[in-house]
Amino acid sequence: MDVLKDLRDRGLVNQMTDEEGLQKHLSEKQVTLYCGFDPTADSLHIGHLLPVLMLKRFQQAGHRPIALVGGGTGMIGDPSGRSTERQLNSADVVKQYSERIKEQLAKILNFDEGENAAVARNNYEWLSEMSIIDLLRDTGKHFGINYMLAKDSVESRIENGISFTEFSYMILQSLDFQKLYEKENCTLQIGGSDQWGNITAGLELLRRTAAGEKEVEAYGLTVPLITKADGSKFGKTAGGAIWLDPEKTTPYEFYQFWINVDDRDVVKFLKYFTFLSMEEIAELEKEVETQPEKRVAQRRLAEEMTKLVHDEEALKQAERITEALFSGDIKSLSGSEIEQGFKDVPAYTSEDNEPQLLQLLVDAGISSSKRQAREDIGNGAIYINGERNQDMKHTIAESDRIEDRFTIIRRGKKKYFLIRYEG
Ligand code: 629
Repeated sequence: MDVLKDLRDRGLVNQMTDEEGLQKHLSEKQVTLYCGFDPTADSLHIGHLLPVLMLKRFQQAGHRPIALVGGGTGMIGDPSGRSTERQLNSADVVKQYSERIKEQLAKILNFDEGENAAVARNNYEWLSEMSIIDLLRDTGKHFGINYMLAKDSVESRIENGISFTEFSYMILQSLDFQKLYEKENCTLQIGGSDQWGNITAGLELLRRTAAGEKEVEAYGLTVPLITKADGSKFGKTAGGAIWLDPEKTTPYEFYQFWINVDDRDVVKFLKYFTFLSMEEIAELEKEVETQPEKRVAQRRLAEEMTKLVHDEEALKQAERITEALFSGDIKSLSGSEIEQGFKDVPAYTSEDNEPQLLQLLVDAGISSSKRQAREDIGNGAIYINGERNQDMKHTIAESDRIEDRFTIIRRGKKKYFLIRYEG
């Protein structure tokens, strides 16, 4: 399998050092490659997904991926792609984040099977043991200040200011490449386009320190920055980032994110993010052209991604919630499905387990006044768990509470409210 061809067909290659050499290198032997992830939050988000899946693509082609958690570099802060200095986290927090991120990487990459099982490493292991004298004497000498100043990540920050801490970051990432090259025979580093400067700095260090050795054979490759047809930033919604952690972004929200992808972007995203063949994607492309209203391609994308990042069960739940919200059949949902599906709707906690519907509409802010509430009920605008209720004297009963915990009230076509009970 020609993995580079597949990557090129999918539009996944932004920049490469020595394309011909890399092509040959990959066809000749099993290559060990790596990508780094700094623990700057307690979860990865979909902005990280492309390089993670890229590692998986290389793995499927028989190569050996190393997922590097930046427990050391995460203590310093990469200036790449940022216009301001980072706020540093405490050592404890970085350590905690590192654990979480390693677990997430393990879920997507195969860490323990076969001869090309993915490997996890944490650069805290070696960076925390470096001596300052060795660093400045052995490594620092290979980094000219002019070379460092010319890197985008630094150059773009000169005006706003950059600390020596962040300025030095590229040296640490370069040391990682050197370490993995020497200890693991790692000869390829990949990353997003913002990582090009750090990756090429590492290659430079390898070349300068490999004196005596024959030609150093090592490469760098970056994936493109993801753009959207409407010009807005990929991976951000009104509610913030799309996280891989189901506690931060529920599988339903995650599924919805992909379902809502623009027709103009969906084919590109299928190529970028899924493992569907180019033929299958071409079929889906036809669907987008001939019957876009069916959103077949978006549904397939959402299915593939939810299975990949979460699991089959999470996908089923997301589909059930989507279907129930569409048909209004709220009663078919479980408590946990209700929690996921109605995470973002206005919620109200009732002290009384059996409130009067009329009063509840006012107290929960569903209707603006008692008069309005009467009118709403009378008009048939009020639905309890998907069923219209026109009884002015209705009292919420056990049968109106899902798992005895929730009632979903709808006013009009699609204004949903979540009622919880204190009692
Ligand atoms: C030590 C640390 C290394 C190699 C890499 C690193 C991390 C790197 C970085 N990467 C971003 C991150 O951690 O900051 N210096 O959030 C992020 N990356 C994935 C992609 C990226 C990049 O994890 O490379 O471009 C996002 O798509 O921003 O020895």
